[in-house]
Amino acid sequence: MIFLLLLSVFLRGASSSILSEDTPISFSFPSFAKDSCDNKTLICYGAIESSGALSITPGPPPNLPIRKVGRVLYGKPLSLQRSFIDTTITIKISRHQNYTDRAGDGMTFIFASDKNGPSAKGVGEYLGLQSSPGDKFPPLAVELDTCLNKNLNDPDDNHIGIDINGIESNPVNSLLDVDLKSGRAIQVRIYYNPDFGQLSVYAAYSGETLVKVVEKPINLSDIIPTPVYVGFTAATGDFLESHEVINWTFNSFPVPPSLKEKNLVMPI
Ligand SMILES: [Ca+2]
Repeated sequence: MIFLLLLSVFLRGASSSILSEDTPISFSFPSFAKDSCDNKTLICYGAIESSGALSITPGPPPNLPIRKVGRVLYGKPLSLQRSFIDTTITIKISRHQNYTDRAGDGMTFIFASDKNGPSAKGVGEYLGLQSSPGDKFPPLAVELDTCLNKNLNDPDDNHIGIDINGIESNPVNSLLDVDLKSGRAIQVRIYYNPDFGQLSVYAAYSGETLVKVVEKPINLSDIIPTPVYVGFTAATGDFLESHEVINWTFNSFPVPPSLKEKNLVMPI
């Protein structure tokens, strides 16, 4: 019953656009139409390939230049500080056919405080995170890191971490059953529960059961601003790979105050 009530609240506000307070938001890209950048559905510092995938850095193979940054954001600013957030992406990261032993650097899902493009400082191990101008890091990002950088305390070249106002992750965990740069479709789910103050990230090869990789207790209202932009960044360095987003769904809705007081929330 509670779930139906929450679903009703969610659907009533699903068409909301620019927000001054948290209201339900829902959008989905089963694939990415060529005109999504031109019609401002997306803010693109990347490209949409003829296959319908979002190519954050130039690609797919064999066209993979080194030392590139890319960023694509959802076109509307959002208000998310007191909302449940449930977003799922399917990605594909592919090595260059001539450099199969050297790949990098990875991609992120970001909560950005502005819609600016990526800074040139974001190449390589900085994953395209900094914005231009000013080279400022976003307040929150989930990184999918494919290159070992010991200077940034990376555990290996295949891990997921949560980054707050910087590039070093805390927490960070290695992926045991998924190879991020395998060239296979990988599903990543990011879920935030404001009632428990918990951000969780799940991953699995597409079609397989999602497994929780990292989780962090946070109060989102202390970390992200309103409005905030959501989307993706990626970077190559001296090593290279392609970073594609195949599809993306995003849902959020605020906790109704009366239900929050009674600790009645939607189950994951
Ligand atoms: Ca790295």
